[in-house]
Amino acid sequence: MADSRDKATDQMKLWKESRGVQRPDTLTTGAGHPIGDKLNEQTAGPRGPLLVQDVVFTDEMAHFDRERIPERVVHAKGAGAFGYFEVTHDISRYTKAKVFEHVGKTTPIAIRFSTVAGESGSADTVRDPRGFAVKFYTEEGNWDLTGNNTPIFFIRDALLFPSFIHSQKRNPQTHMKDPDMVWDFWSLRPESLHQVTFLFSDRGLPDGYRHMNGYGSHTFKLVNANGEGFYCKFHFKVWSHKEYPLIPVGKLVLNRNPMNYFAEVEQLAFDPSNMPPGIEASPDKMLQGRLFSYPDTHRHRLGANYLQLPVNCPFRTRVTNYQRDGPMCMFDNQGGAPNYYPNSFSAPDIQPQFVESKFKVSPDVSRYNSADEDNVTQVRTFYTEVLNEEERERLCSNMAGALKGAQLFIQKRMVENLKAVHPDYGNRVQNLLNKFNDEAQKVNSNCLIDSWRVVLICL
Ligand code: HDE
Repeated sequence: MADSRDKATDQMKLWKESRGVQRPDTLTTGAGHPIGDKLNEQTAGPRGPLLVQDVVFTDEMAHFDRERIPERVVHAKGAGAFGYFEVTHDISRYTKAKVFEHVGKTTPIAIRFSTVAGESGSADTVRDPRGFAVKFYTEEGNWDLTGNNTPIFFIRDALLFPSFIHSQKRNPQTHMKDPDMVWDFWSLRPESLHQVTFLFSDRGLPDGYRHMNGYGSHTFKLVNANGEGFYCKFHFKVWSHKEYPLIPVGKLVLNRNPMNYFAEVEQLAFDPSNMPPGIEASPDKMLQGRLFSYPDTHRHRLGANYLQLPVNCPFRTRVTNYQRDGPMCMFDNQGGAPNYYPNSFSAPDIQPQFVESKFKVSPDVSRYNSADEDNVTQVRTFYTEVLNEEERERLCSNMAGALKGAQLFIQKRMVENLKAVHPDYGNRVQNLLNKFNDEAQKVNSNCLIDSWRVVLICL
């Protein structure tokens, strides 16, 4: 039986074997002091009390009390891997980014795949979009392409994100997932129809992280050595695209598992604003919202110096700037170099060639409504042209199976939205809901009869 165990199950055994015949290391406190007894507290007499001088105990317990850091507010469940990116096609006429410098160039990468709504201990198999985040350790700083396995998203305005996520997570009073919350939000925001339809189709349950596409999702701006900008989208592993043929650029190779989950996956911090010269943000307001949110959450989750953690550190370059101090400052804090700019002491200085490309913005500043754009045409194409009959059937039955948990008025509103996509879509889901609702009513009235009987018996 032991022979059939996989490597992950045998991790402890393999670790022991890797040490060969070495004697065990000396056990120490966090401060490195050798420990003589790790099983018994230091007490006055066999029944206590415990002495405050027992630093073996306080060192162990105090560290344990602080072991947990906040989990990611979304995408808490995930897995990581390491490897490299290799350029296979030249795109230097579009971008001066060093990562695409020449064919054959390799750049080390870290990758994290994740689900979205569940907690860190939740199942890998749930119906949910999957995160697909790649960190390229380039010699001009890290580049993070923090994407998903779908090219579209539920909302078009970053201000809606906290509410959207709240609706997918647990009800704050009951601590249960709540279909009313989920479907109320989705049915009130029809711009989510496309992503919701994707989610309840077969694409909502990818066959593991190894068998799914990846999309940078947003439009980014590539800038070449002449300062010319080109709007661009990044797709992983996707082979056909009718309207805009894809330009292949390279391949991602994953060849190393994390050495330690907490150190290299839980602390791995992606940030769409990590963009080296040659890759810039487009005006996409979702992307703009994300540029703030990610580093902000990392400062909360991991601390102000999270970029000094080995897995996040831009180790292919040297960070030289005027930031100092803060909790968990891990290196020499930039020694004796001046901590203000400008200064007269040859400290780090700017290089004008790295100024971002210019662009004009002239529209009126306002809070523009993003809900009333065309929410249905692409979904209709997906429903009628991309899915075959069996897939449509599965989509409708998956959706009705989930929507049945919401109150009737929410079901009705959602079905109206589906009918706007295509009457067949809405009608099929409604018919399935009718069956579910009839059955639920029968069960409820049976329960009522049973409780009457119980009351009568008691009388
Ligand atoms: Fe995220 N998202 N997101 N997201 N997202 C986070 O950052 C956010 C969005 C994505 O493996 C958080 O480190 C806002 C789109 C992935 O560590 C947070 C908006 C896409 C991961 C955050 C979005 C993503 C995150 C939580 C609306 C696909 C996991 C923890 C504008 C293109 C990365 C963290 C990992 C994680 C904010 C929407 C992908 C809170 C405000 C669209 C793959 O910062």
